[in-house]
Amino acid sequence: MKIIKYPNKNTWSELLKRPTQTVNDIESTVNQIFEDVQRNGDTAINKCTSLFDGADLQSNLVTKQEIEEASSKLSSELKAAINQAKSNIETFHKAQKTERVSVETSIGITCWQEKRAIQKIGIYIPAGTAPLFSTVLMLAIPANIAGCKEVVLCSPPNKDGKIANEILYAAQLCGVTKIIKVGGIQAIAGLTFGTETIPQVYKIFGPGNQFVTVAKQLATKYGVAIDMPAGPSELLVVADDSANASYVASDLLSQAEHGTDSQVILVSTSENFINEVETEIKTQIKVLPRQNIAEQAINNSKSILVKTNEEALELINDYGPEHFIVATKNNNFYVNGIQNAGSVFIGNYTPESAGDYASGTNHTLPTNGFSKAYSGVNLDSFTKAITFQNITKEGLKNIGNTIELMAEAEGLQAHKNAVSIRLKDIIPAQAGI
Ligand code: HSO
Ligand code: ZN
Repeated sequence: MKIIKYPNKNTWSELLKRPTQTVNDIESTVNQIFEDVQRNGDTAINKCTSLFDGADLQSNLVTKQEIEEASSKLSSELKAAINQAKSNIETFHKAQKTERVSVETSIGITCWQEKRAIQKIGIYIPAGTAPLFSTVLMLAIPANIAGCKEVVLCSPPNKDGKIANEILYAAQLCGVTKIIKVGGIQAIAGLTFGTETIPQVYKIFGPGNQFVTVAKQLATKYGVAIDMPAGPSELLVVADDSANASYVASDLLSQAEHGTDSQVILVSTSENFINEVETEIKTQIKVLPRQNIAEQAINNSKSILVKTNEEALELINDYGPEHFIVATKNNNFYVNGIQNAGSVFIGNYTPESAGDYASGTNHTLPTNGFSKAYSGVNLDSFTKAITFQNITKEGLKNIGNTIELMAEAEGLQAHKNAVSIRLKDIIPAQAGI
């Protein structure tokens, strides 16, 4: 990692820049595939699957038999692990349920708000260099708790026309209603328009490569919601001499192994600690199966030495990391002061991997500085809030005149009339009868 000592505040934004992503040339491909899928449905989908995934499928629907086979191939240890993770994720997301909020804003005027599930959602699970089936749990479990009726999972098939056993097992375990072998832009286009086999959905969740990310953004132009614009994984650790350098190195490497474009940053007030972590990274990286990937990510990453905790916090809030690990003498200072982060991990025994898999929090989080305005996926991501109101005669008497005056001032006579016509019946004398 590059070590940067006591950087001047006016260099921070350059220092904390994420690797730029090239989007322009991708857009025309995405547009073309969307048009093709909109016009030709499954024919276009199958053509893309053959072209991009090298699979010629009879049907792209996963059958019950395939799911049973997948389940029989997983070890009982892995199934037990998945079950424990599922239980924790369920517990945390169930706790996020909110009661109906109801108030009488003035006498006779009752307003309330209730959450309702988004009825049809799509979950995209990439295949990539490793099929990350944990994301199935992170999306399908809260979808089920929220009460989504249709949960459609799309994932690209390999050349043999198969989806990883772990993905199929997790999907059926967590209540996915339909699994379709389709990936990339064509999957997002299918979920946007609907085809003979792919149901049209109202919201699309899940990570993906740049093509999938641009496709999800295009889906929004057709009225489909998305969870968030996802980018490469990120981790920022703030740590001092009270932390364990080998633990911190292991955390940095855990995110670095995701992809060559992953970003990991260490911020510390101790130069000695930074040097210790650097040494540890060099030792630990040697034995990683994904050493090549991690190495490239580490080469683009930084250790930043700062003077004070206050300065560190300001820099971290400027950056807005996806994941934020705090391992210092004064964790509360950071925990209370953090404004921009997707998910925070506190203390020496809280590795980021815990949140990736099994502690209960969601691992679908805002990257690329989006934590300044976006939340990670949570129960509310699968619901929308509907407001209700019920006004009595007395209530309308209370606010009727206010509405009339405001409508008149806006020049909207029909709005005013909708009140006046009722007030005439409620207060006949005032209406001059
Ligand atoms: N850290 C990833 C999620 C993940 N990690 C899945 C392992 N599997 C999100 O940035
Ligand atoms: Zn991870």
